Amino acid sequence: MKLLGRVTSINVRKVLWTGAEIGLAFDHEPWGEAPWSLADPAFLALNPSGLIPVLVDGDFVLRESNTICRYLAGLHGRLDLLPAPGRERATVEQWMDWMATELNTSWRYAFLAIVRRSPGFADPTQVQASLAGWARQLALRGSQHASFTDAEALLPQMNLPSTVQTKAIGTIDPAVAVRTQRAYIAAFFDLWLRGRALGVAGQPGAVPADRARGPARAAGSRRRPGHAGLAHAGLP
Ligand SMILES: N[C@@H](CCC(=O)N[C@@H](CS)C(=O)NCC(=O)O)C(=O)O
Repeated sequence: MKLLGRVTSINVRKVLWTGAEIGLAFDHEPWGEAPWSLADPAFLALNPSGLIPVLVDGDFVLRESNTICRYLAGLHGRLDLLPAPGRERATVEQWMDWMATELNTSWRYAFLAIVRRSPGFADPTQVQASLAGWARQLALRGSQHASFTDAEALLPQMNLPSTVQTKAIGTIDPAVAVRTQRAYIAAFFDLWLRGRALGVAGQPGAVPADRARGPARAAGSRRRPGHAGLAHAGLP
């Protein structure tokens, strides 16, 4: 089974993650990375929209990362990844659809402007709107505008009236907010500087207790996500 797409693409990574969970060994080609141009007619013949990932399973060609993940889970009967039709399945699909539509749409402009510095993405108003949209999607339940600052560490030490604290940082437990921030920052550096597994950064909503409270776990150790923290709005 062939998977086409550079590993730096989030949409390729989710397919690689699904494959790793299932134990698949893809024949992987890093299209989108020189010299594998997505404008190459050979690639466009597989996906006329010129986007990665693309999965080639014999004579079957499939695009759209979420669809590919569901195809692989279904093919291998992995009900833990994609449950049978019903509420559990709908919940899985709800988060996949939310990520692909609401979440990704919110940050795309700012990411292309600030990280990729893509031409045509330099309008500061749109960057601001994109950043605000991203913050709205990932706001911690119960938090307010000063969440994700040092206020959550500082204010609880100042013996302020609870109304003052609530006005500044909302009703979220400050310790949970700080733990969550630490876990995500550690995961970010693990991923980009140490090249380690995605950790919490790849698990929307999941903050494994060990990562949330202590130092990064040993390189190479793998663990299924727990839900020990409230990482963003809407998750139990
Ligand atoms: N809805 C598609 C989106 C695919 C997509 O936008 N892929 C990006 C990479 S994350 C891409 O191919 N960008 C063009 C490029 O890298 O040149 C999916 O989920 O597969």
